[in-house]
Amino acid sequence: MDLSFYVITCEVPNLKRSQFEVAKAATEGGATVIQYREKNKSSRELLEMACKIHKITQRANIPLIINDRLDIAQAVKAEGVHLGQGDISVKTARMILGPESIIGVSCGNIEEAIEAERDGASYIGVGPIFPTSTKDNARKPIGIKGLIEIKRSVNVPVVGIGGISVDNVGSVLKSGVDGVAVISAVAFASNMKGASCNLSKKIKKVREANHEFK
Ligand code: 3NM
Repeated sequence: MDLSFYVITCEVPNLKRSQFEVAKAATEGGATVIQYREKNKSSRELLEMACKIHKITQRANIPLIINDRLDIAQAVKAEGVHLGQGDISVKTARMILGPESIIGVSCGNIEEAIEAERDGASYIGVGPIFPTSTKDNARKPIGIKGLIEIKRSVNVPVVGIGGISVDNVGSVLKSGVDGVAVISAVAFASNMKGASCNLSKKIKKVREANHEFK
């Protein structure tokens, strides 16, 4: 599982961008994971969109993760789900989806990270690292220092999230995390595919340099 460049989709109505367009551009630009995240649509709309996005990710041979909704993940045979602290527990999700599914959990502190790992999470999303206006009710940013502390406390892969851009992605990856997750750096970019390509190149470059350094 390559979590290095994890793109979360969102609709951008003022730019007339659908979730599908964001997912397509991100995949073409080198995303290694796509998460479909939608908070405001009916189950039927979610299902249709997840199915369309899954066709693209399958063609590119990258996993599709569905935010929150186990039922949608199961219905479209997505590779996994991503759960928040208020969602169904990892234990229950693991019981329902089985050992092969990818189950990610959002964690904002060491206690949540240890619990998610113990309960069977495949990876954890840690954030927000920097201030973000993309998530409603985002918690206080934990910074690179907070990220390093959480990374050290678990063995499961860690993905940093929140306010990550092409300008600060290097500092996030140098902390030793396994990947970075972004929304606005791709979905709000004037050229989504171009922005994804740039991020993808930068991520590869920093990871290669980190590897040589080790
Ligand atoms: N989850 P952007 S921060 C969806 O801290 C999400 O768990 C977060 O968007 C968390 O890349 C966040 O535009 C928003 O900052 C990420």
